[in-house]
Amino acid sequence: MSAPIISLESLTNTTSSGQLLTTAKSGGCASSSCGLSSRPTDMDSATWEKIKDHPCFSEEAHHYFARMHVAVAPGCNIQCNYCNRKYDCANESRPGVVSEKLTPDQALRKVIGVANEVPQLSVLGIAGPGDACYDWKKTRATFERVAREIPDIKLCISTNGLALPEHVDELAELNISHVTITINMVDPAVGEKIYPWIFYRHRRYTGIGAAKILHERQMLGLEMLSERGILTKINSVMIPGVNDQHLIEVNKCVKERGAFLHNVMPLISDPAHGTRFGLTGQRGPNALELKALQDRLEGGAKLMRHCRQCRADAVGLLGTDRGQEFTLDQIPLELGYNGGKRHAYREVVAHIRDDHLAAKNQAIATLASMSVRGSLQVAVATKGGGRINEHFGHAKEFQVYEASQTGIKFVGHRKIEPYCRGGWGEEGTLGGIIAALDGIDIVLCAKIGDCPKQQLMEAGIRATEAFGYDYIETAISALYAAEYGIDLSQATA
Ligand code: CLF
Ligand code: SF4
Repeated sequence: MSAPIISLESLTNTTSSGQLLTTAKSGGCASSSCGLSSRPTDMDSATWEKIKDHPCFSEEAHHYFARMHVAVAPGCNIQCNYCNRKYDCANESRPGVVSEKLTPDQALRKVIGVANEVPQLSVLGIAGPGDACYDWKKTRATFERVAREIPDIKLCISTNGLALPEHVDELAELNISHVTITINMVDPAVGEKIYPWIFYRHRRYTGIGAAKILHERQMLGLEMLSERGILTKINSVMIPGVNDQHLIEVNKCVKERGAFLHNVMPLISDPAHGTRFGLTGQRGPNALELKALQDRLEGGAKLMRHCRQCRADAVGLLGTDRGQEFTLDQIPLELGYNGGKRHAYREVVAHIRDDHLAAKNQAIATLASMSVRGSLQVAVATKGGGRINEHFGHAKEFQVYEASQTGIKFVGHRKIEPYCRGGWGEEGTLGGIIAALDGIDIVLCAKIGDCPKQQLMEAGIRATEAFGYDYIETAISALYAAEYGIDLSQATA
């Protein structure tokens, strides 16, 4: 596949919307596939309309679209053993962590500031830092203000579910189209090990009674959302030895109640975070354990595997948080919304997505036509747009794909410390990167130096820049064919 005719990087760095449109129109479409719908064949068009630009609800959309969170809801009505909202670190990326709490008016100013500058922005989410349904007045006021100013932004909310049932009708009335409920158990005996207490109807509950109430409210809230056609995603924190095996039952229960997606995330646990699990030495799963559980869940509720466990004030494409560029002190006090960049970007992306889909389908057809049984684990350095367009040394994460005759599947990501600091490779970080790439056969990137390439090779991991700027799937299918000694012209004949 040739280099991109329209570079998304040039679009997202271009400052004037006029320039963006000119780029789009003069670039034209890169293939004759222009106009194809990128809707998956197993999805109805109404559902596709809801998710096609939501980076969390569609893996494909996360290559193109960004979310932002506004931290307007600090209050919480339960305690999870993996949460400590007092801890704040700008470099820390995990739910509940935030640098700046906002009022609804400040949140509106911030959303406008981001929408004017980040053309990929498609979703506004409220994910704490406490619980958005418990701290409801501020959540509601924020959504109302933003929807008035930017009517085409999708509204999304994340909740522990305890206060959810009493707000479902208002969620529907406010046109909040996507809701996430964190459900870590459907058995209160398991819940008791995760939640020391809840605060419900002016009373504090502890022990198994607390977990039982929480479970009942979560199930009721999910059923009410499904009845109203609001798309739901279930987040579950995988806690080895506590609920890892139990999540199979959770997946079954939420599927029966209409959940659209199930997102199993690894527990993040460190004594420095001051959480109960961190202090008691409860470990999180490693990447291979997480993948093994996700693989066991295939066939149940559809899985989300591209979650980045965002901060409550995250901004940007998943995996590239730009929150520090948009702190309140950097946003003018008086600010009007200008949708020029967002609209121009959407117009261009519609064409690019069609081209990407055609390339992806071609790659999958190529794999299907091969009569080999092997599989490959491929780690990709990307800045978005579905292309291999990041240098090895700049990557903060690798996206991991599994290739087999049945297709090319996104199976997760591996976070790393970037190898390059100030233009030089850091030998000290390479060991960590190699450890993070456990189980990976090949790394694909836009550029890599001889030194890290050699050291990766010594650790049994090959790395190549030979497919730089290609579509990810196109490169992987060519790689797979080369790996198994297949002549592609024969395979696709
Ligand atoms: Fe935010 Fe969550 Fe909405 Fe996305 S995040 S409220 S659904 S807009 Fe997304 Fe972040 Fe994972 Fe959440 S990657 S933590 S799943
Ligand atoms: Fe923390 Fe969220 Fe749990 Fe509340 S529901 S304790 S904010 S993780």
